Amino acid sequence: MGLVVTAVREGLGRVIVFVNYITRPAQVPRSAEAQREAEAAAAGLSLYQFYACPFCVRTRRAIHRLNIPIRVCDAQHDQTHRQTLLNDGGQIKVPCLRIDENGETRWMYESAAIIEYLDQRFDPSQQRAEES
Ligand SMILES: N[C@@H](CCC(=O)N[C@@H](CS)C(=O)NCC(=O)O)C(=O)O
Repeated sequence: MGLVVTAVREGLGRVIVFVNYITRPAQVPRSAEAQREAEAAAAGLSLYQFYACPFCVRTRRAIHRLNIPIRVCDAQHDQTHRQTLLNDGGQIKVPCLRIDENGETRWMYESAAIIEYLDQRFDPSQQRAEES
């Protein structure tokens, strides 16, 4: 029974991955210099995730839209990433954003919180709204 549930969940996850792929949002445009800055700012970010998890698909979709290169760590099949997530993050729950900055590491769980954090840092329309 457990195997059937896992197979249905994985199958549905792959359908979501496919639908996401064919409906991906446009990427935010930036000047070459602004893109370099965004890429440098994203250098300390890693997303611990499962490929077919819908919450991870949603988070990867936001990362694609924001046009930033965030390292993706497979916490489902890669035992090193899985153990790091468990030991340092605190639990096996994905997506989880690892933020390595200023000599410190923070772990952010919950797709909605991660997307809000990334939007605030990397969505030019939100940055403009904060400036005005
Ligand atoms: N509310 C969470 C839900 C995340 C969630 O349920 N993730 C599942 C995978 S889809 C998980 O990590 N399950 C733990 C496991 O399968 O070991 C979010 O939006 O990030």
